[in-house]
Amino acid sequence: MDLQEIVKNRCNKEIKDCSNKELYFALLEMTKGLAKAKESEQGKKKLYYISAEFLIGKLLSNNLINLGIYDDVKTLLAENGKNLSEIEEAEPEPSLGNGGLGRLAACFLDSIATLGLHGDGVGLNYHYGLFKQVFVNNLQHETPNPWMEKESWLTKTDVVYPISFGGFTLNSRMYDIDVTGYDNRTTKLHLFDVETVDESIVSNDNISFDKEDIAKNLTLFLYPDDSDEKGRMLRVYQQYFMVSSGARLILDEAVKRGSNLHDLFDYAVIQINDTHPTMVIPELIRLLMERGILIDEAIEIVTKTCAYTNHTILAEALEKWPVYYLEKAVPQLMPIIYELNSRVMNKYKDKSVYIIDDEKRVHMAHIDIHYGFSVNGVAYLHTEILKNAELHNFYQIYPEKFNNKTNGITFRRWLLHCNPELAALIEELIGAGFKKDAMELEKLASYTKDEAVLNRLLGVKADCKLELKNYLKRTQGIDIDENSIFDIQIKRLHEYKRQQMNALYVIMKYFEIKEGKKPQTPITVLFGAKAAPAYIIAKDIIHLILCLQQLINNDPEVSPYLKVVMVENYNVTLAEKLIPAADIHEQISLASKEASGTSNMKFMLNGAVALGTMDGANVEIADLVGKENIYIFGESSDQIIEHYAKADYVSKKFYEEDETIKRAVDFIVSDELLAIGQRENLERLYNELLNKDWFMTLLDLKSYKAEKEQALKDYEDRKAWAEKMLVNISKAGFFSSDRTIAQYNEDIWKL
Ligand code: F58
Repeated sequence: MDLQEIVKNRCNKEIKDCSNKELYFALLEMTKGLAKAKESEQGKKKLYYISAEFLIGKLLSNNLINLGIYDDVKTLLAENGKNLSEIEEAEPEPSLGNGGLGRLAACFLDSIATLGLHGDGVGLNYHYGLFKQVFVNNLQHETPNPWMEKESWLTKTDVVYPISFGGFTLNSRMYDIDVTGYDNRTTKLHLFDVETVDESIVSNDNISFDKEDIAKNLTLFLYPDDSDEKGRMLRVYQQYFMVSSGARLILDEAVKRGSNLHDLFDYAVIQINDTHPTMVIPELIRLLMERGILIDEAIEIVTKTCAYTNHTILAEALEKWPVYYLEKAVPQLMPIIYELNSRVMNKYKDKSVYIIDDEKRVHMAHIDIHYGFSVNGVAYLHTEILKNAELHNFYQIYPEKFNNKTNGITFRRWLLHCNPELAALIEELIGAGFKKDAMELEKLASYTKDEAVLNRLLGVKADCKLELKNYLKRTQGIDIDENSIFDIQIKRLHEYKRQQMNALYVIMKYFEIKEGKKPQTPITVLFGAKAAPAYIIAKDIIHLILCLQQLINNDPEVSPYLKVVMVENYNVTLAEKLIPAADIHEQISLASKEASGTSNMKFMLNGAVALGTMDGANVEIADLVGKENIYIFGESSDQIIEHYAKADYVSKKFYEEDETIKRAVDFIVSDELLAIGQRENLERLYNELLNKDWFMTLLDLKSYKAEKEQALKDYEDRKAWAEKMLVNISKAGFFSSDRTIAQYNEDIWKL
């Protein structure tokens, strides 16, 4: 297909006379056509990756790279006076995810396509996405995040299913997005949508709407506010709509490929991404029974078809729906759920493994574990904790079901696309093989003493920092110093991830600078994070960071040495700019709480050095790069688990015993900050830290400060630092999602 021709047909103009938006739509049309041509039916057995989120990011450049035409298109545009990066900015980012779990699903689709595996994604088409974050008076405010335009990556299909709820039925239509693999075929992301959705029930400036009008609101938002019962019910309606649509598609396709349904497990495997799609298990059983299969066999078939991935060890994050919610929304599932529970009760005395508890709540993860054939964690440590602590009682029953699949990231997006300059340097040094076999990055190890290479690596980093500076200036009006150290923490805002610890460090540094102790190189501490709308303390932490930003950046004594920046509406697009520019990345979760983390992998691949605890995949990173190439601090997961067991952590003790900690915490409610911020929010956060501090911020604060100072000091030896950067890049190959997906296929899917 020829871009010039498409442009001519669409706009009756030459490329050079088109606007960026016109060119974006022309490229969209061209790319969609090329992706379609790469589809093909393959194999008997097919994977369905069902997930409430797919955080796919912008698709244009990624698709051009994967289709192998990026350079040609870029050149053609340049010859006509056009800039591909500027055209990319005309593309809206699909807002179909929340955090790591959703981005993982997107990386997995890329790898499934790249490895040429037979598999599709299944999810929902949220019109307003998660939400768009805007800062007003240093507070997070949530507004709708519309992303669909008259033309988009979505293709409307003819597939429509009637989905019945207690008392009403809605039509579900399937929309497809082609996901291109690198130099290979494409797979599909199927997104279901309700035909009666009504965007007009939401105004532009907040995310409140009538939560009971399911026909109109079902697919407006991802994770609608669950602080009241109506919101929680809406989530149940969404989940059932997704899995019932998915289950019908799976059965229809299996039959088309030759299944008689008694052998469904030979034709389909379903990966359940966290518990949001769990109802696919009872729903499939129900649909098989509707098609004449008896319950014993239906349960057996489904158990052999479904596999579950756990992404959290926070007990409060494991979904439990009250029986009466399900009775109301999906009454047809309850007889099956009761039956599944009674089979468990007949077999096991231990109540902790029951599906329905004494408070009449349905434990969704328990359905997955009993009635799926595989349970996996997402990093070595995480899986060990599941087996030995959180899910120990299940592990004793089903040791053979438990397995680990350490997360991974796609190097197409997180290196080739987001950091072409680094990718070009690597290619020059070790050839292009790493693009298909990430382990080839190990070849870089032979350059760790090569001064010329180290200098070039520093040069690439400097360019990325300058690019970020210009981008933030242009898009958010933020000024940063490209010669400062970029210390970056980007992830969902959650107490266990401890953004508040980073903020307390900033306060300590502020004091030091005020007292005349200036850092040798200025420091820019960057944050990016959205807080769930109903998560009060998380929003208070954002408030603290924004108040610090205002105070510090406007203080002429301090700002030449220290700056704080919280980017607004952190998303995939911003991550792609921030990650290549990082010098230090913060992975400072309370040990045992972060299942894996995936930004840690993206940062290392882009030559940043981690400051972190021995948690999640940091453990595996530390193991690979060695302790001289990572900064580790804080208590171990075993120690933390013991603190919880003994309930012996008292944050006030740390506050009272250490003057610098006390001073930093007190500053949250100082006159200086209260003059900028809201008393209610700052006092609440202060009291939380002093009296609860569930995630033990103060426990590790001192060792965090010490380790960070060490990292900042080491940064001054530029050559030694560049060596750390190179070692990190050379060891990143293990974290390619191609490896992760190959392991899923080998151990679980067997496609
Ligand atoms: C994340 N979970 C984990 N959940 O926190 C992270 O360690 C891991 O690397 C990643 O999954 C991929 O395995 C995550 O993103 C959510 O966003 C939940 C969605 C439902 C509401 C509560 C948060």
